[in-house]
Amino acid sequence: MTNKHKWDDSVMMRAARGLPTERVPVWLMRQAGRYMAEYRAVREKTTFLELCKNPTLSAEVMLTAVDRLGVDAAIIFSDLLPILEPMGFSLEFASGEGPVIHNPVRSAGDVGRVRELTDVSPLGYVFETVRQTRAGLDQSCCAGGTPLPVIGFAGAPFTLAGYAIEGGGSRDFRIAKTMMYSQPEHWHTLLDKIAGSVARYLIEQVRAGAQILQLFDSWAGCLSCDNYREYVLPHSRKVFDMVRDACPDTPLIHFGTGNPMLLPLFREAGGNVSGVDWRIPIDTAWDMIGHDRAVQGNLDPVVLLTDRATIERHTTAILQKVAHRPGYIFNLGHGILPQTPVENVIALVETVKNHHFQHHV
Ligand code: 1CP
Repeated sequence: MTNKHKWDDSVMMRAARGLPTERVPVWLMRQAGRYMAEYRAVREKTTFLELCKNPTLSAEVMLTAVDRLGVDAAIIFSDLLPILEPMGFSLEFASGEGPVIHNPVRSAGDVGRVRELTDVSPLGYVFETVRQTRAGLDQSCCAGGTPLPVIGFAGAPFTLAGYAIEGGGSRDFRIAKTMMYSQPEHWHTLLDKIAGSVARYLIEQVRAGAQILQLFDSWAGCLSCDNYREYVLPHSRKVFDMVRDACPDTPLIHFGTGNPMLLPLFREAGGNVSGVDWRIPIDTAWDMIGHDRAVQGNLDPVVLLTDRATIERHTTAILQKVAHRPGYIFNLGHGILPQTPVENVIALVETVKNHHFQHHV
């Protein structure tokens, strides 16, 4: 292992590489967002998509959240869906309704018109957000501390195709799965174009200064194991293979939710760290994934709507199940809910960071 950067000594980088750490690292999906007053103040003045396209504000939103919460990594502030714009989709975040794609893919002709990104420069604002987030973190630890890593991210081919076909979010991905079953050739063409685009987008985030990457397959849990293997795994694997070839030292986190039976297949598709939701005990999940991989997650985001004692109890239960095994990263099983009180998030971070003292002092 080359140890040429200061952030290589951070607890987050070490755990992502499966190395021992003095304590468990913690960061949270959606750690900057609507639950935080500072975020809502920024959002009052701009639309969500404008915010994503403003690197200075995007970096500031994440750096503020990292500072306030005391977490061990900064994911860039952006979204899964802006990559769809240069691929030919018309994207809008309608207020209160989540994302809308006005020209969803419904036919073979639509698939043919989707542009695979061979040039990712239209997403230059995201790379600038990576640069400014990296620079902000370097500044905040200039007193000699270990700088925190920046996590870059993208949507996985299935989850992005789901939005592109449905035209927005969906409970059951009915339209997308109908295309998958009845027009498999068009399905594979679409996911292949998305996979190539996503891989180049992630590689460019590393070039701009990201130390870790996370691929979000948030909605793959609506698939059976056979579906996943046939219709999705080859495309996610293509993303991981392309990124691994270009950035061999960058740990890759593979995140999904909903169907724990998919965990071994997620492992097979690729990544150094597997995300685990709250539907399966973390020790059972780790046995299924294999102890040669790192794991991340497991706390139900709803626990953060309770009180300090309940949060401590559930957090400690997870930490006891991982039993100081190297390669565990504390996180929720999915993103922070907008109704979450900030002080509960701070209580969670403190609980994780103090855990080693309860055992070793
Ligand atoms: O109204 C607002 O201010 C927008 C709310 C919001 C925010 C704060 C959206 C719209 N996206 C985000 C930020 C975001 N999205 C981040 C930033 C960094 C952080 O973690 O703090 C990240 C990593 C994402 C990724 C994302 N976007 C995912 C994957 C994670 C997950 O929760 O599964 C998904 C599925 C999206 C789509 C999306 N974007 C926004 C919404 C409301 C949704 C979900 C819509 C749906 O239910 O389908």
